[in-house]
Amino acid sequence: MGILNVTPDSFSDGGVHFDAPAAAAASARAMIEAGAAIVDVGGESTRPGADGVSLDEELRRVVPVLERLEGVPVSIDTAKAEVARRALALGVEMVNDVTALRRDPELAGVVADSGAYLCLMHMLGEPGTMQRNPVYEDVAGEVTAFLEERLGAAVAAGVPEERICLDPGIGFGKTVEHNLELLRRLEVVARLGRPLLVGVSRKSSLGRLLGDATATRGTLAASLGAAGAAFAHGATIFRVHDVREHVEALTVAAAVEA
Ligand code: HH2
Repeated sequence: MGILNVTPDSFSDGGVHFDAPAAAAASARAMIEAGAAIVDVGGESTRPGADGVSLDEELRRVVPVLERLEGVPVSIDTAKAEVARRALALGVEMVNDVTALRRDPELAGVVADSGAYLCLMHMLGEPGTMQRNPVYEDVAGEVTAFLEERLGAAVAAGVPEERICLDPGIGFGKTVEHNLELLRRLEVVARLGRPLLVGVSRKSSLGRLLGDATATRGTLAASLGAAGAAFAHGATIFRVHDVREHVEALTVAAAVEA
């Protein structure tokens, strides 16, 4: 899954595709060329400390890009039912909701009615405050219990279970240690029986692990190492900025396992 943030403030690619829908669409097509199965288009940054954006502004950012992506497999990274509705009408195949259907009560119905795929992600707290001292007794167990509950809620709302993938939410209300333990114990989450999506690409934990306590992003090499480890522990969908490099690294990792 290639990442296309149409935002001024995303933590690693903010501004690159903002207010330039033709260039953004070209980048999305280039990601598919490079081997991505799907491109995740997002108009609201969820980096730690980010402010939310209004419905109008989110639509203004993503719709011109989606209109230029006919025939390209796209996922919409949104928590808003109206953004999802518009995106699905434009042919989007998947809704990626970092709030796991908790923020907008209408989103579950929109996804259910459309027959789209859905990603449910774990987050402790809200982007504005989530990195202020997150505490767990058993991070893998608690994330799994949360995802199990949200999976049940989505199915109860009419989204077929076969259409849902789950994401432990690396960096969403988690310390570096929490993120590492989650990746190390991904098998616990995998027991829920759904495909696991992991987004660790360029995340600040990677920079911190390499000794920069104030890092806001990680390097490509660190991202590839993390993706390989996530793959070894059961992840099957990788949300990444650098598609070609991840396709190459994961093709080799998969060949070793085969
Ligand atoms: N991470 C980000 C955004 N959306 N969705 C899923 N399912 N999993 C993730 O780990 C995830 C996500 C944050 O990364 P990015 O989009 O690069 O930055 P920003 O939120 O600042 O736009």
